[in-house]
Amino acid sequence: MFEGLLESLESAEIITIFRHIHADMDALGSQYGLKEWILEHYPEKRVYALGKDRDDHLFPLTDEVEDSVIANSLVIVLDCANKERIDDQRFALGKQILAIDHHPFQDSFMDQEYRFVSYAATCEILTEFFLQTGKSLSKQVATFLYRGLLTDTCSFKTNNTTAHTLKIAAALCEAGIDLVQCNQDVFDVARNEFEFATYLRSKATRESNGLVWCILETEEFEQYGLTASQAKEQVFQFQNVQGFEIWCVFTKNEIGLYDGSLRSRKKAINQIASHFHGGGHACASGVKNLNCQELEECLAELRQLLNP
Ligand SMILES: [Mn+2]
Repeated sequence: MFEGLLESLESAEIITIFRHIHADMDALGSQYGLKEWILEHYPEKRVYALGKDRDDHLFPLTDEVEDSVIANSLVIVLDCANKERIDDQRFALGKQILAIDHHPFQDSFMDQEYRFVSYAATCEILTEFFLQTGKSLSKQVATFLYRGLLTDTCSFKTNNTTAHTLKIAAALCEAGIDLVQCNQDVFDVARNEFEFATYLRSKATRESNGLVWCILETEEFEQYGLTASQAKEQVFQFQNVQGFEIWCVFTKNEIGLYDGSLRSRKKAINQIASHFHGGGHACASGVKNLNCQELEECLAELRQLLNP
């Protein structure tokens, strides 16, 4: 299943590793897991992890390289199926481009791909590859990979979690990772987020039909040190609550209109989102640039969906 992958790594002197924009811990865990693993077993190689810097403290800082280094490297793109979303478009300079990913195929930007869509995380794929090589798996590499597994399965709770995922998790545990620490690293929230969640939960309107919504002015999220998009992400505070069917958070944007994150337990809401300059997945959509009247209309359509 990994034909040619080890040979490609072994024959490259320089390897540059890319991931998607807005990196999550599967992107970062696979990127730094792969970088560390290569350096542990092939210390003479030059390996670089690229992409914008982030302010988390869980992974090393991004490497900086000249274009010529990428042009002479084996490029590996992780956890990303479309080329627009690759963080640092210089990936295209590479002389050979490999993709390792668990998303459904979208773009043909690579020369060779290792795509496993039934896997919950790119970290799950890489762990299996590392195990198959028969080479050792260090605690550091396993820790990076386990964070990705935890994130993309939401602690092994989502429906992409399989027996295979759990076997891979077990192999990472055997490498000596600190399970409790990994969970804290991934899921601990900052104090300001916690305080904001309290505010959000207390302000949200809960309708008896199962619609829950909250409209936030700029100062309401800025006083907690959050951006509009960080505030909208907190829409997950309303998931898994009995009786909540559709829940939304709207935040005021720079041009004085409202953007919203919409979530639904069962009913598809992307059709409604598309009426309001938005769209998305059936049960997870967004809307953009609504004025006050459109906001009311959007809520009315969601109500109608719940009470036809
Ligand atoms: Mn992923």
